[in-house]
Amino acid sequence: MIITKAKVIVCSPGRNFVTLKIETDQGIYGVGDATLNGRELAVASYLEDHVAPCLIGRDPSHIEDIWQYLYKGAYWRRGPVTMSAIAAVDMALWDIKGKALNTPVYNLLGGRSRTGVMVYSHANGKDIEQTVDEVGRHLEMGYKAVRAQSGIPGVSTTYGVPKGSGKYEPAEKGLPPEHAWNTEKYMRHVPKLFQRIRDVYGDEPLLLHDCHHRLTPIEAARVGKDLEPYRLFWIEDPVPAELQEGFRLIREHTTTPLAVGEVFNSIWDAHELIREQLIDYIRMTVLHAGGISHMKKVASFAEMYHVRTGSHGATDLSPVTMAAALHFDISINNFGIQEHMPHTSETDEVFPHYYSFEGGYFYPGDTPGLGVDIDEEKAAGYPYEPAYLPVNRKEDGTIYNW
Ligand code: GCO
Ligand code: MG
Repeated sequence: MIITKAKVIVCSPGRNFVTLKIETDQGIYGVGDATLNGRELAVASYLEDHVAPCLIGRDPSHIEDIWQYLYKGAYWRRGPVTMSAIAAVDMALWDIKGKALNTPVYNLLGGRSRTGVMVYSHANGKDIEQTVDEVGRHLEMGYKAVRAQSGIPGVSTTYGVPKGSGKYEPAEKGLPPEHAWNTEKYMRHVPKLFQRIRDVYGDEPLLLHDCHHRLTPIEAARVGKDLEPYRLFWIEDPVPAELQEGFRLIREHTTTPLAVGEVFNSIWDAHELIREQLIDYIRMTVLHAGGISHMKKVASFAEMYHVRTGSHGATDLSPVTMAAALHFDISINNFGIQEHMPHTSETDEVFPHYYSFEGGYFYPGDTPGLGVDIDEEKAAGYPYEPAYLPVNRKEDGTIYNW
């Protein structure tokens, strides 16, 4: 079998997605997700202009060799653009291999290690009471784990809070909107949110929270300590994580579990965090961290240090990533949890898929390959629209982490 075509499809069914479709001379094709929120066209060009021509004529069964060719062969290693592009190729090749061997991809990754993949959903509210209601709504839908975020009194807009009455979607059309931030107000507010949720729903639900890179290590240590009575499943991204050793300080002060990694691209972003057992969950994904092939290595390394996975799964990761993530999640032993944020119905129509949800768990399905596709005709009806994530400023105008 040889690769005859590698096509990049950019579409915007509710939000922007970049999809790679690799075709072969045997009629079998595979799909991969290459979406990098707010920087979509950079990955599209990387794939179209620099990767696709190198794929033509290669044997798609040589997944590891092609991965290394694209990683080592580019000379310029790592980074979100490169690693998302490599990931798209990797996902598509696993899809092709599964279809060629007539088996779901998880069977090629060692088989199922569990029956279903536990996911967490998002409860977002303008204030504590609205978030409390949202938590209840998700528990009624069967979710066993819910991430709770709420508006902060005195802060006009913040991460995780929907603008109007619709669902929360981080990227907005047009140029980047600007948000305001106040650490002190946030730190006073967040324990009250979780106290109220525990008062209403008791000890059973698994509760998570995303600090979204907004704290310094000592502030994160305080938040972790203040949240200890509410026994969170994790706090996520307490600090921006370029400085891996920054987590040592947080770790010394709190037993609240720590999760990080949605912006990481390779094991080299996380090796110290994992090796020194400074975190509990690694949130890298099959999309932004080099595909299933690299994530298998990350998970194996993490397994030796009691670190479990908790892959990013926001709306900017297409159903192709969700499908690939579920095959990965179900096959590894040190799986922790998978994030799930529902796509719009337009997105689901453009990307028909076989994965399904029941009782708090997702199931990848038994279709050969990844069990997901792209309807190119429908995709063509949703052309790319520039959209960006917000930029954050402190109240005095200083640029801050969003
Ligand atoms: C999460 C994330 C997202 C990101 C978004 C950026 O935990 O789901 O923090 O909401 O902000 O995916 O592209
Ligand atoms: Mg996050």
